[in-house]
Amino acid sequence: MIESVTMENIYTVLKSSLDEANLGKLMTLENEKLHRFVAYAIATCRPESVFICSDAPGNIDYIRKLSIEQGEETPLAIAGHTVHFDGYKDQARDKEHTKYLLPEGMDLGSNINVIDKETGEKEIRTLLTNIMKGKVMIVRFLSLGPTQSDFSISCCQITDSAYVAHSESLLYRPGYEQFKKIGASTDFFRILHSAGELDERKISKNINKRRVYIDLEEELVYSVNTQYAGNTVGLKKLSLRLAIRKAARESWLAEHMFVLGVNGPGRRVTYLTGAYPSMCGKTSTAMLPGEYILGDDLAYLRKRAGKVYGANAESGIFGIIQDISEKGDPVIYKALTTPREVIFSNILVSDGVPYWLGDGREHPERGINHSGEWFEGKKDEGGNVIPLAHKNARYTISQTELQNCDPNLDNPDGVPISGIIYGGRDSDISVPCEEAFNWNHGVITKGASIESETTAATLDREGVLSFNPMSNLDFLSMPIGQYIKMHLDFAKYLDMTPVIFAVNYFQRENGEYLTGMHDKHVWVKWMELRIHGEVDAISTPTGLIPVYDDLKRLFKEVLNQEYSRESYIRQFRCRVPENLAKIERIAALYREVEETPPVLFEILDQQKKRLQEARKKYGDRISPFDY
Ligand code: SPV
Ligand code: MN
Repeated sequence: MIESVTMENIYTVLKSSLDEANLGKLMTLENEKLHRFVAYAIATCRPESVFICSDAPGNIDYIRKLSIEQGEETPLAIAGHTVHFDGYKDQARDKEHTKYLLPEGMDLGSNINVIDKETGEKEIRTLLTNIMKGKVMIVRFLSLGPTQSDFSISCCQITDSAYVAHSESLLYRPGYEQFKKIGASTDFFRILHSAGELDERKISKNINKRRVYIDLEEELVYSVNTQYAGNTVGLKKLSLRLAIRKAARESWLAEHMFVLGVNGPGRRVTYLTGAYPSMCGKTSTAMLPGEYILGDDLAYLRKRAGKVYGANAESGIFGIIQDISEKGDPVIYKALTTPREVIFSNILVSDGVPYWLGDGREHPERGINHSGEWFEGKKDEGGNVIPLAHKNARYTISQTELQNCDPNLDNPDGVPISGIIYGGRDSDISVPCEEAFNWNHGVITKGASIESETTAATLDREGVLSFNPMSNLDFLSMPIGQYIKMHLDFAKYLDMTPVIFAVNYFQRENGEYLTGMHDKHVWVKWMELRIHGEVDAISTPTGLIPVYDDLKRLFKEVLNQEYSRESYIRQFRCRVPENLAKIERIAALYREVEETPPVLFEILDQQKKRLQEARKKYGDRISPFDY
């Protein structure tokens, strides 16, 4: 659709819609594809005015103030803190209305939400027509990954939400200078967003017309009638979908992973990435006290001279605020309760103070939240009691605000990646931590086999296992089988292959957790030593597990706790029937999808045989001391 804007039209539109200063900022970037995109957005959305953000401090400040002036954010009592509310029914990613525009000849497999390209484009063009009437259109230039590096992806986001543009100041690296350098290159992502018509609370009114449509060929995303950042901040999950395909073309990986720097003996720092579905402990692992956080959500992995290097696609955190308390998470709690730039979303505000679920404080009985004026016991249209804050309430903060932010955050070379952790959630299948035998075994039995049990917080039915390969299921932009193959192939021509681990922090017996909240720190320290060959491991049918004496020592060193042989046996024994059932479930899923690499079934089959043989020898439950 954008191609339909003719050359003459581009410049007529731009000259008649931008004032001199803004036109100057745009024209400094000599890029026809960019000019065409901006002209198309103006001609279609018809904003009142256009603001081109050059990243100069005054420009960044203008966006921050505009968001407050327009009522999208409200200042709180502490300096730099603001609150933004999304609509009552606009509190999460809209999976149903997020679709790929499917051109003829493209096949994304059966599990991916698509709409015929022509139909989708027509629908979105109708929705976008005049949608910015009376509003300021903001044009931003940003970089995914550190700027001026192999990792960089230049992005142009257009939005009529100053909240979205402001969030991007905290979450991404500025990219105006990078756009100057790329010149006329056509290699950049484009995102066009409008919150649509707003009500008196400045909330998207036409939620029933919420659409997120993704054009993979054009590396272009449209998002309309929504405000929730996961649907609107185009550099987050929308760009992840584009990046997964770009990575496939260029032989690297774009992943839903944190990047953690773990301190080892002798001032050594070892970097691991981690992919976990939500509610599986991803953030608390990324933020382990005393270690370094390089990223909490999106990582790019590239090969260089036989090694893997990783970078954080982002430079800020859009984090879940529920359960952050002074006692449990002192570092982040401090950051959220002292003066600095923080955007709170969908929390409760009373007298300028933000409150959220699980903050460990006494709560006021009234205030303002995502439902408007709130009081204890308030019910929604469906008769459901509205909690004081939404479960998915969030904070947005620049990562450099955290005490333990890794100094290599913006290093253009990235950091060497020595390990990859896949996290799941089950009560009685997987051990708390284990190492894969090799890359392929790890990719298949750990990454491609992630399952997470639904919790009371996420679904009505508790304990249902949901499958989520590499924790990237929601964002796949290619058939699953192809995506798995891309991971298998990634290890080709590597001299140093990252070690793959799996973790499960949620084993339970009679309703009680078998591991403690802080035990993950021990598992991570054990992985660090394994990577450097400094501790042994025990070979089991499903992978390599820690030796008791090493854990006993680490529990003492890391947590100053005793660790009993009984705990070790209960946690690390192999549960044979449960593991066999899991293999059946996973294999059945992959038999249903297109293009599954045959080696996946071979590796699952080998694991099945190891389990069956071990069962003959030792029974259904195998203590680590049995082998
Ligand atoms: C997630 O849901 O995995 C997030 C938040 O990180 S969102 O931006 O909504 O994707
Ligand atoms: Mn995420």
